[in-house]
Amino acid sequence: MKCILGAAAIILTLCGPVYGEGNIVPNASFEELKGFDGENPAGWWSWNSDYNGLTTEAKRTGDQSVSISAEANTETHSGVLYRYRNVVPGKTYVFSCFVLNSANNPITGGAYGQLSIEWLKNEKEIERTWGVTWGPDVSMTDWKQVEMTAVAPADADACNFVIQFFRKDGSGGYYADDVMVEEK
Ligand SMILES: [Ca+2]
Repeated sequence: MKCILGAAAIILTLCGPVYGEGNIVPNASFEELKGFDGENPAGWWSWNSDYNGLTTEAKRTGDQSVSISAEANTETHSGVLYRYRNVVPGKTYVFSCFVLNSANNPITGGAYGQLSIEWLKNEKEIERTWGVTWGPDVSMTDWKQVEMTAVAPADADACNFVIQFFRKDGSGGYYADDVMVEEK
């Protein structure tokens, strides 16, 4: 027994902190559900869902990511979101994911992706923090990590972590994978 405990201690020491440790978002690599192209990732929601969903076309880890694009209309946008129901006002939320431009349908013109956090109270939005954007210059071959940080406003009791695409005067789409949200 002593020997086994010793071995476990050594493994823990060697491994140290790993990527994804402390992540408050479930299904962060979009691996569930398996084999449901175009569907919402398990535990996540989406809007304009004809233009986003699970895909095996690209992945940073595992077998899947989400693909996000939008219909041909300057006013439309689409995205996926995770609703977190344990927000603590005054705490800091660091929200990141990895994005990859679509080789089949690359981002053009004024189209862009963006992270944001919608702060809610009693299921209604009370404030929104807009974060990092990325456009046509984002790579089609190397996943890029994008990150935003925000402090939860007073009264917020939940929030949506949103990964979004704005079509504007452009077109295209991108993939997102490996979401990480830390609460500090
Ligand atoms: Ca994945």
